[in-house]
Amino acid sequence: QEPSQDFIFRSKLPDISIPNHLPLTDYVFQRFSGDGDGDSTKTCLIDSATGRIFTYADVQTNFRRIAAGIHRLGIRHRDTVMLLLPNSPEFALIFLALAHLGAVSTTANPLYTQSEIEKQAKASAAKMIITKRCYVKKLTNLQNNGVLIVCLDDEDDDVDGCVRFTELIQADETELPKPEISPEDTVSIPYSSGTTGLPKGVMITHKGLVTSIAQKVDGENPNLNFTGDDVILCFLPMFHTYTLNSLIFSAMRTGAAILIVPKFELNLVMELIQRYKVTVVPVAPPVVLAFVKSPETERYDLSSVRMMLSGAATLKKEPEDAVRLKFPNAIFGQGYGMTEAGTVAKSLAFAKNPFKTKSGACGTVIRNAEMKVVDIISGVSLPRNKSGEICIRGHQLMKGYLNDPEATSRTIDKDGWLHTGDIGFVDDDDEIFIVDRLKELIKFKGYQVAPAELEALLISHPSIEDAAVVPMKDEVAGEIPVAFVVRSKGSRLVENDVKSYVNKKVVHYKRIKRVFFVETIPKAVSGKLLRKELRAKL
Ligand code: AYL
Repeated sequence: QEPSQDFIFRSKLPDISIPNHLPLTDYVFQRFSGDGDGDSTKTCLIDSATGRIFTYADVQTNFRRIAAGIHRLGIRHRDTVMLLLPNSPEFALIFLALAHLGAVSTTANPLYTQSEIEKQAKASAAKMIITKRCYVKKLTNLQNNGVLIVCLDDEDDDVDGCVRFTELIQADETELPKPEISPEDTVSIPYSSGTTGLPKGVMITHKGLVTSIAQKVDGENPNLNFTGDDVILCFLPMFHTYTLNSLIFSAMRTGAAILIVPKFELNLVMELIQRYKVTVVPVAPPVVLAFVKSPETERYDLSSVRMMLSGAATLKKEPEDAVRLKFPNAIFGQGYGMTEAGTVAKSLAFAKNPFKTKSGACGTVIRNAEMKVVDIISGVSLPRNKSGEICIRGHQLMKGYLNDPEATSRTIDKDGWLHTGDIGFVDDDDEIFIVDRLKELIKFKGYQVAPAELEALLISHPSIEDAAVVPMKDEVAGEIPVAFVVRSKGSRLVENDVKSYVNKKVVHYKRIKRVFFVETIPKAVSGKLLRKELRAKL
C-alpha cells in the first residue's frame, strides 16, 4: 500500500486559519489588543477558596508584573521554572508570566515526593521553583544546588532563603524588555512516559499550544463552544496539560469566567455549582462515578450546567448514561488527548452547531489535523470500524522529548505521524472509540503511572531479582498498578515489605496495590517484558 492510499480521517468541521505565529499570551488575549472586542472589566478568574476575583484587565496587568518580577530575579528567554503549586489563580498568572517572558514552565504535582520532584527539576534544568511554604522542605537539596525558591504564602514571616512572591508582583511591568518569541520556542515541559520507559519532558511549543486551543474554540462553528457567558469550573489539576490547554487557556481565549477550586470534594463542588451558577464542568471518569453514586446530588440545584466534558481515561457507556440523568440541562461528551499531542478528539456535541453523538465515544478528530488507524503489526492504515493504533498529525503536536531524540523518533515518525499507543477505531459517523492500550502506561483515575519507574524502584531492592508492573482493572480507579516480583535466592520477602519499600518513594496514585510472587518474568528473546502475558494472569 502506498502512503497516498492511507485512510485518513478528518473533522466534519472545515479547517480554519489559525494565528499560530503568535506567542501564547498574544493569542490568548488577542481580543484585548488593537481594535479587539474584549471587555476587560469581565471576570476571568475566581478563587473559590477566598472569593477573590480577577477581571481580564487584572489578569493581564498581573501576569506582566509577575513577568517583570521574575525577569528581575534573573530568569531569561528559554530558562525553565518549575511550578509546584495547587490550583490557584496564581498558577495561571505565573504560567502566563513565564510564557510572556519566553521562559518555560515545567509543572509538577505538589504532592510528589522529594525524589520525584528532584528528578523532574534536574531533568528539566529548572533554575527556579515557585511553590508554597508547606512544600519547601522537599526542596532543600535543590536549593543547596543553587535553585532559587519563590514562596507564594510568606506574607507574615520569611521562609528560610526563599524569595517572597509579594516582591515579584510589586515589579513595574513597563520595565520588561519585550522578548522575541519564536513560534517554535518551548513554552512548557510537562512530563509523560509516552509509549514506553520513564517519564520524559514533553516540549510543547507556543505554536503547538496555540494550535491546540484554536482547534477547539476558534472558528465560526467552534468544536468546543465556550462563550463569554460561561462560568467554567476548574478542580482538575492545573499541573496537568489537559487542564491548562483544554480548560484554562481555551476559556480565556473565549472570555469566559473560570472558577478555580484547589481540591476536588464532591459536596463542595455541587455547592459551588449552585452558588456561582456554573455552566461548564470538565471532569475525569472518577468524578463522573462520584456524581453517579452520590445520593446527595438532589440537594443541590445543578440546572445551570449546560456542558459536562470528560477526558484523560476511558469512560464506559453506562456511567455516561447515568450521569446525564443527574444533569438534565447538560450536554455530555468526551475529549481524548495526550500530553504529547494536545487534544486529539473532541465530541461534536459541544460544537456551536452540534452534531448528534453516541455515548461511549471519545469524540471526533479535531479540525486542522489528520488521523489514521494503523494495523499494530503491519503498520498499514485501516478503514472505518477496524481497530488499530491511533495516529495523529498536525501543528498541535509536541516538538519532541527533551534531550531524547531516540524516544522522539520512536513516537513521531518521519512523515510527522504521532503514534499514540492507543488502540481504537472510527465508526461510520466519524466517532472514535478507544478499546485498548498498546503502550505500557497505567491510568489510575486519569493520572499517569509509568511501570518502568516502579520497576526500577523494585529491582533496586536487594531481595528482588526481577520485577514487572502492569495495570489491573479496578472499578473506582479504572486501573491500579500491581507488581509481579521474583525474589532473590533465599529471600523471605512478603507483599508488605515490597509495598512499603516502593510506596514511600512515590506519590499516592503510583503506589503498588498488589504483589504477586512468581518464578520468572516472561520476556521475549530481545529481553523485552511480555506485559500482555502478565496482564492475562490477572
Ligand atoms: P495523558 N478515553 C480513553 N482513554 C483516554 C481518553 C479518553 N477519552 N483520554 C485520554 N486517554 C488516555 O498524557 C489514552 O491512553 O493525557 C491517552 O493516550 O496523561 C492517555 O490517556 C494520555 O494521557 C483533551 C482531552 C487532553 C483529554 C486530554 C488527555 C489528558 C491525558 C486534552 O481535550
